[in-house]
Amino acid sequence: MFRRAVAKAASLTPCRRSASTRKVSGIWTCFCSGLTDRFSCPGGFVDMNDVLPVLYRKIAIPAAFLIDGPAGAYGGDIRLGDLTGDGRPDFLVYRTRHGTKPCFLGAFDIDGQVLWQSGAGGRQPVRPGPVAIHDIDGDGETEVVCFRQDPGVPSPSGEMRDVLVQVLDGRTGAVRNEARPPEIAACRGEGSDWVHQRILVADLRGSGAPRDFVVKLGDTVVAVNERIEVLWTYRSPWREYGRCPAYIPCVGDIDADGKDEVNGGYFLLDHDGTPLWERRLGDHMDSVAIAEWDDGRLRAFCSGFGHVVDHAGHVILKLGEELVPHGQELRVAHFDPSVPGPQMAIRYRGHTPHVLVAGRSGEVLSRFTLNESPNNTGMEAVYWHGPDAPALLFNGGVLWTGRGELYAELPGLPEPKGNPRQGWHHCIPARIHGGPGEDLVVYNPWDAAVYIFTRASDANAAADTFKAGPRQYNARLMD
Ligand SMILES: [Ca+2]
Ligand SMILES: [Ca+2]
Ligand SMILES: [Ca+2]
Repeated sequence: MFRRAVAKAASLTPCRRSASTRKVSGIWTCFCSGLTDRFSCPGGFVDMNDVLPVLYRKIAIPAAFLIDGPAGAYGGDIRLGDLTGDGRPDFLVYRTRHGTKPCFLGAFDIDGQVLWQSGAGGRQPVRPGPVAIHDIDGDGETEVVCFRQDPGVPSPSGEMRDVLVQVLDGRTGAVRNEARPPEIAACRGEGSDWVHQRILVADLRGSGAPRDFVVKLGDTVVAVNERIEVLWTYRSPWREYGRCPAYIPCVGDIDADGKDEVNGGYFLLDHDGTPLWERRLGDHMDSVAIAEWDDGRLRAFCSGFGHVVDHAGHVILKLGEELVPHGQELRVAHFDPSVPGPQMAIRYRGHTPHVLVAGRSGEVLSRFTLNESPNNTGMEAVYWHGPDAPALLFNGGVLWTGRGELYAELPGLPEPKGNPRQGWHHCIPARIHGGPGEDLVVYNPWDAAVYIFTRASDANAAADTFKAGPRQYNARLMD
């Protein structure tokens, strides 16, 4: 049935009725009454055939980087960045021991050529893990910042005694610096709250560029600088499943002093680790964001019961438990062209395809059901038509409009395979072509290829110089 719906979307014709358009937030937007041609027409009228997705490139992960698994040979989790500094995107595939501790990294370029590899073996990371690609010391050369399992040190999976923090040369994989900070070695945990160990690149010291990172390890947030020196730690008092802070915090300069804060859903930490507020806002605080909301002011978004909170802890907006019983994923963007942005899209009933889009006064603009995808996570806002046009929603290899209309299925993606916990199409939006819109880097960690999708009209355009931003080096991937 889903395939039939996609065929209908692919046959859409462009809207050319000028009477049905008006300018919203500085862009022309199309509002035809017909269900199938209400898609936004940024910058005037476009032929839908030009803006539907095409497969730009399928990049086979180098065979030397694959390992056999129950669903066939696979690579593992993927990161995107310009490792070589030539303005072209490169990729890093990695696997782990104990589910979370990286032990193998393999770098390859957009042509699928091997750049370097480090370590060996490993298995599928339980969740996207502690590996980031970024110029962490600001010298213009890209590094890989990662944890690394030390096989010489015995340690159970829920402890960190065997974990080194490493900074690797992006071009060669050579270790530039490594350390075993005692604050990290002392962390321990278990279950869902433990396995989401994500390195979030941040500017905590006002360096003018992000040269620090934070990582949440169970109940502890650890802040580290470019020299792998711990800046501070924060320990939250909440540990119970469904009643604990977000598994993956987020960073952003919410008070506009040039230094990033950390939003954990039940706390907002100043750049020096001091809590600006701590409050158990609502159950199932699975997803957080720091983004512009009312009159361009930055707010903390906390998915549990649908909260928007300011830097001092004042609740700007609460959708409530009835509307958002289990706020699994939350993304903030201008989704709905019929009203000024931004809005929040919330996967509001846990691991299900049910999504609502709410506006700035808390009004529910639309509710819809996304395509089923294993695990029902991995929803992402995509600026497919450019940063100033209404965003689309990616979910499981399908693009949706912010009003819940099917936009297109990404062509040429294989069916999901592997353990359903990780075996689905992950998405990193990134500008790779010359057009204004974001392209889509898509991968299944249980498969052996990376896919890049672009708009049909951009497929033959010259590639733009690729420069990773926070949507790439801090890619959300899932909540
Ligand atoms: Ca490159
Ligand atoms: Ca560097
Ligand atoms: Ca700040």
